[in-house]
Parts: sequence; C-alpha cells; structure tokens
Amino acid sequence: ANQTTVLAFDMGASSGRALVGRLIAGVNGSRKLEVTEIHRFPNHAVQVGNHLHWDILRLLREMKKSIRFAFQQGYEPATFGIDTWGVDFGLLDANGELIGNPYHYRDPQTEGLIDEVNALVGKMKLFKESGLQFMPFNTLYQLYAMRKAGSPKLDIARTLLLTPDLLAYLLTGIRSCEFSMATTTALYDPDKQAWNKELMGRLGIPADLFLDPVHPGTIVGPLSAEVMAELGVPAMQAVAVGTHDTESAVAAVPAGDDPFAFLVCGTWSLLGTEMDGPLLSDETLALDFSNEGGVGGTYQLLKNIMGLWILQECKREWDEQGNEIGFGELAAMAEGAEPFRSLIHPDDPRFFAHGGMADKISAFCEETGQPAPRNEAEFARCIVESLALRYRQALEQAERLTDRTYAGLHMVGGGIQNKLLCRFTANAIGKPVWAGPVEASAIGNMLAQLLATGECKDLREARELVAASFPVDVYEPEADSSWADAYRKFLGFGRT
Ligand code: LFR
Repeated sequence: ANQTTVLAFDMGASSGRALVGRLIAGVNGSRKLEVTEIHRFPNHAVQVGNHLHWDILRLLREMKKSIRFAFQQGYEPATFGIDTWGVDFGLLDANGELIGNPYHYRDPQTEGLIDEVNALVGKMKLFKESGLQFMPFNTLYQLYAMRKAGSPKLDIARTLLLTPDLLAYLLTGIRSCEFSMATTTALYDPDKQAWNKELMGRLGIPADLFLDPVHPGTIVGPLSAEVMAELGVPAMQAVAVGTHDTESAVAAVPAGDDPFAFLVCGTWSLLGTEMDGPLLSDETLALDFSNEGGVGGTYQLLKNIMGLWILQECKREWDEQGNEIGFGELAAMAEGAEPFRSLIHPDDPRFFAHGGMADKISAFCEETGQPAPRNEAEFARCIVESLALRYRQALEQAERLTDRTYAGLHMVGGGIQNKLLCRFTANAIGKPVWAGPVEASAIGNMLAQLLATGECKDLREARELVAASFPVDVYEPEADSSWADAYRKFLGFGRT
C-alpha cells in the first residue's frame, strides 16, 4: 500500500466514530481525501452515585474493534489520531494505571465554583492567565472540586492525561499532552505558553501532574506490543492531532487566506474566528469569549453556545416517553410551526444540566412573558430559531472584538445536517452560510496526521485539500424582516 492511509477517531458526546482517510492522486498533481466511516458506536454518560462519568473502557474497546475492522477491510493506516470533547481527563497512579472512572463535564460537582474561584483569584487575573470563557466544566474547576471533596485520587495521582491523550496512552502506553486540549483546562497560560503552577498552588491542585504540551502534528509513538498482539495488527503510529474536536473541526474549514468566521455545530455550537494568537483584551472578557489553541499555531477566538444539546435532550425525553421522532422529522415539523412564537436564550445556565429540558424551556418562556411551546414541532422551532439568533449575536460580538466584518459564516460538523438550522442562521445573520464538511472533526484530525507525515506542508495546503474533496452547501439569506424584529426581542433577554 503506497497510498497514504490514516485513521481518525472522533469522540462526540453522544457517539464515537472511526473513519479511514485515503489520499487519492488525481490528474495533474491534484489530490483528494477520500473518507470512509468504518465504525460508529454510542457514547453514553454513566451515573454512579452522585457523579456522572464517561464509559472510558467501552470507548477503548470500540477503538480496538475499529482498528481490527480497518485492517480486516484491507486498509493499512500507518498513523491514527484521536479527538474528543474538551476539558475532561483521567489520572494515572505511580504504576501507570488509571485511577477510577473519568468524570463527565456535566457532572454537577463544579456547581458554584466559578464564583468561588473568582473570589479567590480575581476574575480579571484568571481570564488574563487562561484566556477562557467562564465555563463551569473547565478542568480547573473539576480539579478544585476534587480537592474540596478531599478526593484521595488526587493524592495518589502522578500524571493527568486529558481524554484524547488518555485514550492514546491506553493504546500505546505512551504519556503525552497535546496543546489544543491543554488550552481548554484554564490552567495553561496562553500568554506565557506554560502551565500556570502558581494558580495550581493557590487552588491546591498538584502542579506536577501536567506534562509539557506538544503541538498538533507531532508523532507520539506506536501501538503498544500488547495491543498489536491482541489485535494482530502491525505498528501504527499515534499522532497528536488537534485532539480537541473543536480545533480539528476548525482546521477542516475550507477557507482561503482571508480572515473567516466559523460555527462548529454539534452538541455544542462554537462560533468564532481564527487568530494568530490569543486576544486577552478586557472586551474579550466582557463579551465572554474564549481563546483556544489550535492546529498550525492558530488560536480560535470563540464563544461556547449551548447548541443542539437542547434539542437532543428534548428528543431523548420524547423517545423515553415512547414518542420517537427522528431529527429529520423534527426539523420538518418545526418548519411547519408558527414563526417566533416563543424564544429562549440558549445560554441560560438552566439548560446546561441533563433532564427536564422541555419543562425548562416552558419555564423560561413563562418567565419572559411568552407562550410556552405546545407540542414537539413548537419546541423544535423555538430551539432552532433561538440558536440562529444567538449565532447572530455571537457573530456580531466576534466582529466587534476583531474590528472586522465577515462576508459569511462557515458552518461545519454534524449539526449542519439540520438544514433548517443552516437556513435560519443565514436569515438571522443576513449573510450567506457555507455548510460543510459534516465530518469536520474527523477530517481535521486526518489533516494533522498528514501534516505530521509531511503529506501536507501547512494548514493552508491542508485546507485546499478539504475544499477539493468535499462539497459545500450555500444558504443565501432570504428577504424576511421578521428576523430583525425577533432579534430585537432576543436581545431583550439581556445576556452577553
Ligand atoms: C465540543 C466541545 C467544546 C467544549 C465542550 C466540552 O464538542 O469540545 O469545544 O467546550 O465540548 O468539552
């Protein structure tokens, strides 16, 4: 196999996927990336007592299965990369064994800790030293919660591995720390480009748990001898990709040289723009944006938006009541429902936790003097319209922060399969939406592998490969003044 073949694991909050990418030579030196999904599996949070966990060993088993499938199907990937959601981690003991089950970022243990830590450290100082939006799940709060709970795990821990690094370790036996994930912890100082040991000391977080970060595109090392023997496969090299899924997704935005705005759309919606470095201004703090490190030396100035989680949770509830409606059908039903009957602010904190989502939406509507949605169609319409309006607000904020205007919005990720959301977003922002690719995280993951092996020389060339390989759907805004009226009403919710 002289064809370059790579394997990407992309772990989302509701499913994990393994995809094979092959670099295909076309005519006159052109190349294409051909992507095939070889395995998809559910990823469910598991409640144990008061805590919510990831089923990390299940993910490992499914990854091993994926590797076996890949070779059985005749692919011979030379490298693999892993990307997952941000912030979460596992701890290793002195023997290199995993201590306990990693917590899920929606575990309630960090409730109230943003304010507590701000009082201790100072909000401005914490922002300047982390560059991050104040999200309750940031690694800092999780470790501080464990310290406050007197967790013995912290006492016996020797190494902290962020989820993608942990999964890579379970396959290779090699400990590493990848930069893009490190920047989601709030314990990494993007200005000094170093772990913030002083802050760890103040919060009682052991400072020697953290490894020096390596940048996306670094080869970590081969599968362990045990895993090769167990699976009967040859050595594959693990590559540290943009292991934070959001960063892999942004790497796969088929944009050219001009500054661009993106929306990574999945369980979360991450809206922002690519930068050369962090923007640690007072205004960034005031508008509650994050600076997250990415592929190719970039930084993403972005806002975390609650995203399709709200709809996923409603659907889960209806499914449990025996009322199973597919996402496609829900979108079609929403399209037929009355416009702008009820709106929510998706980032009201009540929508963060599991459960009771439809009731929370109704309560929000009642508190804000609006009628509550009456049926699934109206709930779905309310969510999709509200997200589109929130995107407009975040896009305008990004423009203000960077003092630029963007010609349109690149939408990538699984959420763009919701065409109603893409259409409404174009209407809300009054600019075109360019939607694609859907599997952006997995593709960006592959690109970092191609950067590591020298198949792509830089991010720009990697993005040209995306543009040459995957279609983009264009949504032009429709002339409809009711979006402007709805936006005024939305701004009345008064949240940045
Ligand atoms: C998206 C994402 C976001 C992060 C959230 C929680 O999948 O990675 O970027 O804020 O999950 O980790």
